[in-house]
Amino acid sequence: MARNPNTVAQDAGANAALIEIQAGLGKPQKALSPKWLYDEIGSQLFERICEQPEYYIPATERAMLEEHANALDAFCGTRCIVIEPGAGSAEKTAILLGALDQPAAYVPIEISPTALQACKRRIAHEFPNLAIMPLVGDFTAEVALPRIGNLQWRRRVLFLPGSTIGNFDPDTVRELLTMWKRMAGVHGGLIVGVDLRKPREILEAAYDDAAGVTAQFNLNLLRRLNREFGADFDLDAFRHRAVYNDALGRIEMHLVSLRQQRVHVGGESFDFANGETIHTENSYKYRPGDFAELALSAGWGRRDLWIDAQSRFSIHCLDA
Ligand code: AVJ
Repeated sequence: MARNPNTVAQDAGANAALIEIQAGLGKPQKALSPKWLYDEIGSQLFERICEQPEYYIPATERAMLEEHANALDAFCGTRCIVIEPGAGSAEKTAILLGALDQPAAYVPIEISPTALQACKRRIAHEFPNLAIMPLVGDFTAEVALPRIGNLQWRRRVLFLPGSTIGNFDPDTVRELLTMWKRMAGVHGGLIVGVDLRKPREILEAAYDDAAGVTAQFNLNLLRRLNREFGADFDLDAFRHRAVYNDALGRIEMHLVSLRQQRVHVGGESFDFANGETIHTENSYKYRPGDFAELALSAGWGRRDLWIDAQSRFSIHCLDA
């Protein structure tokens, strides 16, 4: 039977995913990429994390963007193109676009086509006169920007809110910043939200909220592996753990095995000792100067640095 080339591509993609997952579970410290956390249920759970009182990032950043609306406008200038890798629901983008006098276009880049469509609809509804050019792509991908036709524009500004870059280790962040500088081009700009180091209790509570939403978010990864990769994880035999690694300046999320057990994933078996963990996510926290230095080492020049009154979160505005 002739096979649809899309199906073949999907099968190859699923197979590559399975191989990656098996390799992660085969490591001495079992680890899975945080990207697996964001299936449809995971994305919905993340939206709910953003509403938890302990998870201070969204509310803090939103208030900061509103407070610095004039400075954002001055930084972007008239007729800038706002590019947002990993646009998601683009909730903060609406604040940025609302602050701008006359943006030329908005280019959301998003791995999930459904999220990208929702993002486009949302921004189109709020900004009916704005040109929107959605692109399907990974957060870490260097995408070719679409032809802008006869649209007049002056500056490209990349927008990376939410401390999304916190998922990557600093060396990878440097590489990403270098790539984003190429994407922004000459006279380009970057607005990046970066979470700050703070006392362990605040951080650990932010990643282990009292309502248990972050725990559900983390455990959903196992549910996903069961559903999509025929794994047989017992969800009651694992527990969510968030721990601040002070030496590395990062929150680590783990799934802790509550007993000795054997799990099967796509025909391979993996043994867990009681207390052994799967490392599922890192969230790096920076000192303001350390992040500025990292950006500098990737070729960016510093323009503005904002920190909220409680020193929880920072926004760096950088020139290419
Ligand atoms: C989406 C990567 C910014 O690290 O704060 C939140 C993900 N995980 N709670 C973060 C997350 C658990 C979040 N980022």
